[in-house]
Amino acid sequence: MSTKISLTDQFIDLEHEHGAHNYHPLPVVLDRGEGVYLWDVEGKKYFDFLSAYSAVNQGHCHPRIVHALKYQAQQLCLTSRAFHNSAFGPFAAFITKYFGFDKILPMNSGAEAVETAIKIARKWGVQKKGIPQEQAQIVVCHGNFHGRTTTIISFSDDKVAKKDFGPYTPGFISIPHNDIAALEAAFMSNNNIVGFLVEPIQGEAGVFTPDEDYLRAVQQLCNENEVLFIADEIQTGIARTGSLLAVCGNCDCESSCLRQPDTFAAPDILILGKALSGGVYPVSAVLANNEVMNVIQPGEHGSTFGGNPIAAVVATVALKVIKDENLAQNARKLGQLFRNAMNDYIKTSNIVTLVRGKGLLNAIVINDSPNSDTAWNICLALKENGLLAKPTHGNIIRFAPPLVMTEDQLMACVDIIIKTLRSFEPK
Ligand code: IF1
Repeated sequence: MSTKISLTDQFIDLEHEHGAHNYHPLPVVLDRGEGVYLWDVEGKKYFDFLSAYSAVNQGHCHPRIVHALKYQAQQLCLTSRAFHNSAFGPFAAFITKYFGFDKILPMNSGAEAVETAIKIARKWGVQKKGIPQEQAQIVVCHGNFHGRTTTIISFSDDKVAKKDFGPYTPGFISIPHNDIAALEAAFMSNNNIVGFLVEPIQGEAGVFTPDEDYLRAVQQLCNENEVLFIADEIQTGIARTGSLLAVCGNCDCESSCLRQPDTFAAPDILILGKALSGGVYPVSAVLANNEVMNVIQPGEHGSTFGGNPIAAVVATVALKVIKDENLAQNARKLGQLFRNAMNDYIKTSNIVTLVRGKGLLNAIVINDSPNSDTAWNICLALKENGLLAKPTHGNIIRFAPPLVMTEDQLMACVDIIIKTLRSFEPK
C-alpha cells in the first residue's frame, strides 16, 4: 500500500517541517565527507565544488585537524575568558606571527568578527582621530556580503537579506567596488570616516576580481587619509585565491612572503573565518597591530566561546596544513587550469558567457536572464553527474572545490562540468 519514501526525502521532510525556512538547499542530503568528496545518505559520491562556502579549503575531515579536535575535546573544551587557558596563548602567538600582526581578537562566526572590526574601527576613530561620539562613518562597497547581523545587513544592498529587518544601523557610506575615485570622493566628502571595509574579491556578488592594482591603491589612499583599511578575507583568505591572502596580490606565497612590499596591500585590520578551522569548528579572528587593537580594553568586547581551547588548537593545525600541503600554490595552479579549460569550452558555447575568478574561487556566468532557473537546473544536473555546486545571484555558478584537489581530480571535474553544460546548449 504505502509507497516507499526515499531516505533523502525523509531527511528533507524533517528539515522542512521542523527547521526554519531560511535556506533553499539543493535536494541532496550529505552524510559523510573525505578530502574533496562527499557522500549522500543513499551512498552516492560527489565532488564538492562549494567547500561549505570556502570553509573546507583543507578538505573534508582532514585527519590532522580532526585529530587536534579530538585531542583537545578530551583535554579541555571551554573555560570562557574569565580564566586563562593553555591553548589560547600559544595560538595567539602562532597566528599573529603567521599573518604578521601584533594581536588577535578571537571570535566564532564571520559576522561576529566583522562586527568586532566595526567596533574596533569606531573606537579607534573616537580615541585616536578625535571623531565626535556617534559620528564615525565606515565606507563599504555596493554588492558587499559581510554576514547577517542587524548592523551588517544595514549596509547591505541585497534586498532579500535586508527587507523588513529595520530599523537599520547608521554610520555606513556605500560606494562601488573596484573604484578608487569613488573611495577618494567619499574621503573628501566626510571628515568622520574611520574605516573602509572591503572584500578583496566580492564572493556573493558573483566573484568579482578587482583590477590588479586596486588593493594597493586602497591601502595607500586609506593610509594618506588616516582611515583603517579593513579587509574581510573570511571567504578569500587562507589560500583560496592562490596566495595566503587575497591582499597578498600575486605573491605565490612560497616562503615567508607576507608583507612583500611590491605585492602586499597590508590591511590595518584583517578579518578571517571559515577555513581558519578547515571547516571543523566555528573559529573567526580579527588581527591588527597594537596601535589599533589596544583601543579595546577589558570588558569592552568579548564572547563566551571566542578563543576557546578547541578553537585555538583546531585553527593552529588548520593553518599548518595550509603551508605543509602547499595549498596556496595548488589553488593557484589548479585555478589557472580550470579557467583555461572553461575558456576553451566557452569559445564554442552559447550557454556560458564567461569564467572569472582567482585561484580556486571561480564563477561562470550563464547566458540567461538572472531571473531564470537555468543556473539552478544546471546545478541539479551537475548533482546527478556527481558534482555539487550552488548558483549565486540567479545566473552565476560559483566553483570552489577544496584546495587539496589533485590535477587528475580537477580534470575529471572539468569533464563532468563540460558534459553537463553541453546538455544545456541550445540544440
Ligand atoms: C550564508 C555568500 C559565501 C562572507 C564574508 C563574512 C561572512 C561571509 C566575505 C559571514 C559568509 C557565507 C555565509 C552563507 C553564505 C555565504 C556566502 F554566498 F553569501 F556569499 F560564502 F559565498 N564575510 N559567507 O562570505 O560569515 O557569519 O557566515 O560565518 O548562508 O549566510 P559567517
